[in-house]
Amino acid sequence: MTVKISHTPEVQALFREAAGLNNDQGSPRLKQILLRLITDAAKVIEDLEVTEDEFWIAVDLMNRVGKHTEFGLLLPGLSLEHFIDLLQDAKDAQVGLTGGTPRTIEGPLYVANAPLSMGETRMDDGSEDDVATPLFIEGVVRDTAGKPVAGAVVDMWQANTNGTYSFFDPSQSEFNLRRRIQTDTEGRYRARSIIPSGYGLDPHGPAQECLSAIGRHGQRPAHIHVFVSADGHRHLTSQINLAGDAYLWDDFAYATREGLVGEAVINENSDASKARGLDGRRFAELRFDFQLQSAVNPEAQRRSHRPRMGQ
Ligand code: MBD
Ligand code: FE
Repeated sequence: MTVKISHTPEVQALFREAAGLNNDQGSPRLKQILLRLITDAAKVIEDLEVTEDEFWIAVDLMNRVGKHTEFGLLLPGLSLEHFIDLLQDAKDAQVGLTGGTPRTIEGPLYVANAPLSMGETRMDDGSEDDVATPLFIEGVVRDTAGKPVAGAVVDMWQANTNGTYSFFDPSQSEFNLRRRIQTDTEGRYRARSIIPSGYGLDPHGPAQECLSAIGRHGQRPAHIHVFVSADGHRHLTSQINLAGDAYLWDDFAYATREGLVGEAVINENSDASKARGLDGRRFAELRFDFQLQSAVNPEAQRRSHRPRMGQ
C-alpha cells in the first residue's frame, strides 16, 4: 500500500503557506503558479514513489543545467517550447485567427540589434569561404491577402558550418550570421549567407545527459531562424528548416512544421556563380516567402517579452 498525504488539510495548508498565500506581500500571480507547481510536484513524488536519491539527483541535475545556461535548451528538448506554440495555435483557431506563415519556436540563441540593411545584405563574415557553400536567400513578405508588405523587418539568425552561433560561440565575429533586412517597396528581402549545419547539444552538457538518460539525441536539422515584423501586422517568430537534412523530422526541439521547410537548391553552373559575384564555385539558392497576419492590437505587432541577449 502506498501512503498518500498530499491531499490532507494539514499538507494543503503547508503548501499554501509555502507559496506565500498567508501573507499579503508579493505577487498573487506568482503565488498561484507556485502553489500549483508545489502541489503537482508533491503528487509526482507521492504517486510515483520518487525516492530521496532520485529527488536529490534531480536537484543536482537542475543545478548543473542552470550553471551551464542549458534550461533554454532542455525545455525545448522536453517539447515545452513547442507546446506553447501548439497552445497559441489552438487559441488562435478558437477565435478564427488563421492563415499566414506558421509560427515555430525561437530557441535560446537570438541576439538583439543585429546590423540593419535595406533590401539586401550579406550575413556571413567570409571566414568560412573555403569550406561553406554560399547560400542566396530571397523572398517576399506579404499580408494574408497576398499584398507585398514594404518596410517589414526580417531579422534572421543561423549557425555556421560547425552548427554554432556567434556570441554563444566566442570564436566567431560579432553578429556573424545575424542580420536584419528591411523589405523594399515590393516587399522583397535578399541575403547572401552560407548553408548552416544542424545544431547539436553539447554532448558533455547536462541537457544532453538528461536526454541520453531517456534514450534521446539532441540534434536539430539545419535551419535559419527568423522574426518578421511590420506595422499593422502580427509579429512572426519562425524558422526555415532545410529539406534533405536527416534530422528534418527528427528534431530534438520539435520545431520543424509543415510550411516551414525550405530547399537550398544547389547550382553548379559557373556562369551563374560568376553572375552572383562568386569565382565560379557551386552555390545554393533558397526562396522563402512569408505571410503575416494583421495585428488585432498594437501588442500583437511585438515579439514576446522574453529576456534576450543584446537588449
Ligand atoms: C537551436 O539552434 C535551436 O534553434 C533550438 C530551438 C534549440 C537549441 C538550439
Ligand atoms: Fe537554432
